[in-house]
Amino acid sequence: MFEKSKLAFAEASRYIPGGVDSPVRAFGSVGGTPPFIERGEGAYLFDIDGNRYIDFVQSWGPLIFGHCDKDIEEAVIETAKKGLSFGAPTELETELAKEIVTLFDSIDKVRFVNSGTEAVMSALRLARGFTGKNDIVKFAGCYHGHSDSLLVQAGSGAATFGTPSSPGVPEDLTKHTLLATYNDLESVKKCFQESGDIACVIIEPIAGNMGLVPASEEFLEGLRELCNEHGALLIFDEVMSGFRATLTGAQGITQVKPDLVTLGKVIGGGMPVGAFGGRIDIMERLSPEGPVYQAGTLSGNPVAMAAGLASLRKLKHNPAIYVELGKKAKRLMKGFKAAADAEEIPLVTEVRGSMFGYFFSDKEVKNFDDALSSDTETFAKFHSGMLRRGIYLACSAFETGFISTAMTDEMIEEAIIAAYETMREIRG
Ligand code: KE4
Repeated sequence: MFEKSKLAFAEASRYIPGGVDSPVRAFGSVGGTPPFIERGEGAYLFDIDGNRYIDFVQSWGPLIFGHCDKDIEEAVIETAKKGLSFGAPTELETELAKEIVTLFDSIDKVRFVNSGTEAVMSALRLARGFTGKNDIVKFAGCYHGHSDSLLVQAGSGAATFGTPSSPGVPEDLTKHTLLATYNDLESVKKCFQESGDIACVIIEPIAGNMGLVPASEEFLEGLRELCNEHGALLIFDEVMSGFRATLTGAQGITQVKPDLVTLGKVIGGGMPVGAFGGRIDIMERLSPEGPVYQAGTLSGNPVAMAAGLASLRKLKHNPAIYVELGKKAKRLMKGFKAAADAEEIPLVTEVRGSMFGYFFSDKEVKNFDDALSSDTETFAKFHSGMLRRGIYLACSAFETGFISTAMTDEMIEEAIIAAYETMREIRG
């Protein structure tokens, strides 16, 4: 089934570390060979061995309209014909900025960059520059890209100060990053007790990088109050949840208003785009208006802006899309749950808009420790059984799945049938 991909993977591994340009793609936590993709079409992926899959990953979120969406494709081609990049302002950037500012009442101004990592890295620098403080608080299990300050893990013992989670990250940097527990306000209060120098608290308000784990409303309210009390900024990292949970991400669900927001994925329509924005008094501190430096050669490049505009305009003009995506996500998770119950395999599921997640666990997952205690071995068996049946799911228990508008009810049904067969195979 994967003969050509096996050869391609060996060849790629000779020239690219691990054979991939992003670690999760190497299938390290589920085993087997990652299919090398030939092309996408609507809801489908086709690999170089000619296998067809229903794609529930959609490049980790950007492709809410599936592959080769005509409107996005046309926008990219027509814009590319006029030049790929100028390193000079274009009206396309203003148009996309206007769409975002109009949609999010927490965003008065926005700056485009080329990835979610860049968006978060820049937002942290802006928060530190605006408050004049140095420490940041993040949550175990939340992923905000690979900038040094955020590659931290729990410190030794009860210490809240982080230690590097990767070689190459100096302790001098991570000592400014405090780690708290998701959905646990006491752990955040502790950070504020330990440091009087906290510039911001950054959170995925709907966490998608420890599996799908939403923050409770009272937890977000508590964060807002603590930040107000201590003069820290609240940053919502909606790189994944933005335009995926609802048209305005978690902010379409929670009443809590952040000071800064980071975005990515869907706003690029499949092209490399990240963005950060927020209160005007904060954004005005950003170069060249203000002193906080940030820059990028291809930031706001016209082709990526055109793809993002095409994507966002389709969403804005059809808000009912989220009702349909949500229904399909709920149906899929109900089907996975029924398939697991039929074989007495413990499974908990979660849905937020077009995002879905599941853990092989018999208890609710509220934070990263809960997620880590789930059965990742059974997850791996489920993943490979579904892949063999033409269902392409996220290749880690600590990721999130997505529904695209290209998916039909029949495809959801096909995935549920595959789940019954795979659960039976696991049990058998
Ligand atoms: P990028 O630099 O990968 O564009 O974005 C980083 C990032 C920031 N914030 C959140 C909430 C994110 O989910 C991400 C990236 N998400 C992962 C998927 N879990 C990207 C996939 C990968 O690393 O290959």
